[in-house]
Amino acid sequence: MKYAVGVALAVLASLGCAQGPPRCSGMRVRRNAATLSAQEWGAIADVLRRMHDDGWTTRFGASHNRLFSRVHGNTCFFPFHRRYVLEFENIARQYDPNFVVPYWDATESFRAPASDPMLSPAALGTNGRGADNCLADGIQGNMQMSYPNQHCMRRIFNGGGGSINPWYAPEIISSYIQSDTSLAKFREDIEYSIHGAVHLGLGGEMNTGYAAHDFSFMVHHANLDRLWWEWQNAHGTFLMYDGTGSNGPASLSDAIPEDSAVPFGGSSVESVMVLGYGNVCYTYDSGPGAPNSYPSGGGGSGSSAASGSADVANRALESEGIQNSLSGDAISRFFPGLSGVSLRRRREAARPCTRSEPIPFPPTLTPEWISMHGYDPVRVVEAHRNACELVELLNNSTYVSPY
Ligand SMILES: *[C@@H]1O[C@H](CO)[C@@H](O)[C@H](O)[C@H]1NC(C)=O
Ligand SMILES: CC(=O)N[C@H]1CO[C@H](CO)[C@@H](O)[C@@H]1O
Ligand SMILES: [Cu+2]
Repeated sequence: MKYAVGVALAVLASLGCAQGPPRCSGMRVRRNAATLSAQEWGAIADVLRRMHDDGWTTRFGASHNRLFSRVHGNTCFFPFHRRYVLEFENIARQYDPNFVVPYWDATESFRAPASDPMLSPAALGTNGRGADNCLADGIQGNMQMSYPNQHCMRRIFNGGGGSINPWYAPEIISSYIQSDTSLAKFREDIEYSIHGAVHLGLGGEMNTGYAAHDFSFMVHHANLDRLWWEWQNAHGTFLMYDGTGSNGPASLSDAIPEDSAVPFGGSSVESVMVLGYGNVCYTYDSGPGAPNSYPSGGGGSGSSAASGSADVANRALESEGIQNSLSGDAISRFFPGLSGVSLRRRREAARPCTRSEPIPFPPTLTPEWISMHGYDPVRVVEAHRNACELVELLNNSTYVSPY
């Protein structure tokens, strides 16, 4: 019986007739973490302490560690982490009904990540201290972990050395959003770039399978989730779920892998594809809101280039520069969303355009990180080479990055 219902739903979904989950009646808005006040960080710290005392830090860290190989290195990366951060938010809201996970746009400080205001004592805290690299300040300062053994919450910038390599420039992420026409490709580009760079840059707890101990994990993954949402909107591919899932060929009816320490109640991948529907009752302050009706289609392969709706509008400043500096061939390869688009400058995007330094090359993933995730090293190297080619192209041109 259950099987028959499942098949019927799958058939409906494949015909594009599914109504989808109902629209949320209440919607929360995830904000850019850089806009939070000291008081708001204080409220988050309070929730994290109380959740920690109740064992939630351990449950989130342990479940992420146990599910590790199923939810990284395949397309399930996005839906799993969307569901996982949502579950964290839902539980935190039992402690404080106003709690919403903010997102950390880690491209904002890509040139000098260690001086990002997020890594200050007022927010996520600075580098770890002492022989054990214990996090000693910030909202989780001096927290003691019990999984997989007793230790302090650790942070080790770059894995040692006290500084953090430059991260990925906003232009590179824009290029992924515009040029990737399959979710499988977008997943590779994001997971092998900014995802890994931030984990490895912070190091310590963040360089382990139980990285979710560190609240940096939640704000970082909320940001990756926001980028997925921008990508979904830019291409109209709300329901695209291609490539390999956690358990063979990716299918919207796949169950999201879960662990008894943090149960998801059997959520399907399909149930988390669209913000503002079903249980996914949040949007981002930067990006497109929830669509007015549940999108149909967009699940097929080979969608056309980005309409540019989301990202081009948000990043008008860089876009104008790129349009004027690169050849048509380079634009159609790296920034297809800009082809033939006339840009409207966002009023509040008036950043001073004074940078003259070239964009730094992005860091590579460590061999340990690659093998820990079971990534195909050839794909990782290819993705990095592509990003470097774009950086070189921009550096060689008359383009001046506003970031
Ligand atoms: C950038 O310029 C250098 C030196 O002229 C050249 O060797 C390289 O191929 C250029 N790179 C790209 C991506 O155009
Ligand atoms: C990272 C990188 O490619 N840097 C180069 C960018 O272009 C300037 C000017 O051509 C070079 O001096 C940098 O080395
Ligand atoms: Cu993860």
